[in-house]
Amino acid sequence: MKSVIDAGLVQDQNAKLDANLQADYDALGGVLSRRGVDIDKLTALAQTFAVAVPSWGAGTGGTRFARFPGRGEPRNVFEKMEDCAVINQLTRATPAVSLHFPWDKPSDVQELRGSAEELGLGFDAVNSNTFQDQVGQEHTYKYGSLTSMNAAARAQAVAHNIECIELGQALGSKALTVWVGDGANFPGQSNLRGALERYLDSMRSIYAALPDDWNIFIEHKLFEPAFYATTIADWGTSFACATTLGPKAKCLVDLGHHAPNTNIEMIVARLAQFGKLGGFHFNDSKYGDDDLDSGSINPFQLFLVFNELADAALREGAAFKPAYMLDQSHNVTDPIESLMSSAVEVQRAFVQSALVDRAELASLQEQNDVLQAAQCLKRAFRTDVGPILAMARVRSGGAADPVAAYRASGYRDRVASVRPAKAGASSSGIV
Ligand code: PSV
Ligand code: MN
Repeated sequence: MKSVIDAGLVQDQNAKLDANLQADYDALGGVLSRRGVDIDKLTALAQTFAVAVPSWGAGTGGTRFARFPGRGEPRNVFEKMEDCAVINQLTRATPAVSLHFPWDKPSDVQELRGSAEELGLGFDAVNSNTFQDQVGQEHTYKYGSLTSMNAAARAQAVAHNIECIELGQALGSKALTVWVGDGANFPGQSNLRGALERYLDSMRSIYAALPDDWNIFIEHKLFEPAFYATTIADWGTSFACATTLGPKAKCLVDLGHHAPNTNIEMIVARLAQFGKLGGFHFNDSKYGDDDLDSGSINPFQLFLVFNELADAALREGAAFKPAYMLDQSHNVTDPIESLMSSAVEVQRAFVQSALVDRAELASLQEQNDVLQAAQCLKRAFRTDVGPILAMARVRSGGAADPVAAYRASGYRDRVASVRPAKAGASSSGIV
């Protein structure tokens, strides 16, 4: 496996932190052993955690007002993969990349697969894009894609999704995520039921093209760009469509795609209960689909989501394997630093959720001991599992402090010198 960052530099950085990390780890080990928890088992569990990185997160994003480009932004999918390899090399928690087509469409798919293998990366779900018109595209998506009134536009959107499946197959991916911005900006603009009927018709054609071992993930979102009525606005619609389409269709929960204060962990519990939880786009938000770094605003919510996932894993066993992916837009930070920190934050929630004493919680619930049940969760959430995460990274060959090692490596300066700034869009999400 090719190391993009000098492996010796990572070792030197780790050596500087070694004594303090060992002391913190031993101290935490003592605290946990009094709770009957073996810290090394938890560290081994942390080492199994993986969340995929969105290729489009490697560039600087933007808002509808402006985009302020960053230095050394990747100019193509190969450079995005290189940045993703840095993230995985230092965190050891992001071994797969989620691609977005046509942004990431390579001229030679096998070359891309080969380069990913060389970097030790695989591919998670591929994403289709019918929320933008592409240069030279015959039919516009201005008034919808999979739901368009224009049969030719619908057919074009279906064909694009099928092409995404083919590209994904050649790359070793196993799922297609479909998010459409289709909907209406005015009451009366669209027949609400008719639009969903057309959506289902289109999705049936895409579903029919899925290989046997593939899934299709339906991603819902409350609003934007359709500000009056979005066709797939909520998990109920997503669930109904996934159920109608068949067993390979599942729901994808993007944490930013709900109204403020929505109880997302309950949505997770419901989808898991009915076998339709396909995966996640992790990010954080304050107001809407802000695409902020995971865990930066509401880490307790992230923990509660993982608490439901831990419960579901116990009930469902090994078959329960939702896809974990990040979906963020970085406007004011170095995307590599944001993605590394976010992967660590999601991993943190995973480890904290493993600390919940489930037998104790069940017994407190049975006794209606509300206060202690809440405290049981809080105890796990409040535990600083930082030393476990750092030790897991070191034991897996990563960096004790990924951001510090990244900064010490001078990677951003190096790529800035060989990747001249590109004007305009960056294929990086909201632009
Ligand atoms: C839509 O807001 C979304 O969450 C979908 O996952 C898109 O594929 C992604 O963002 C990038 O725009
Ligand atoms: Mn998303």
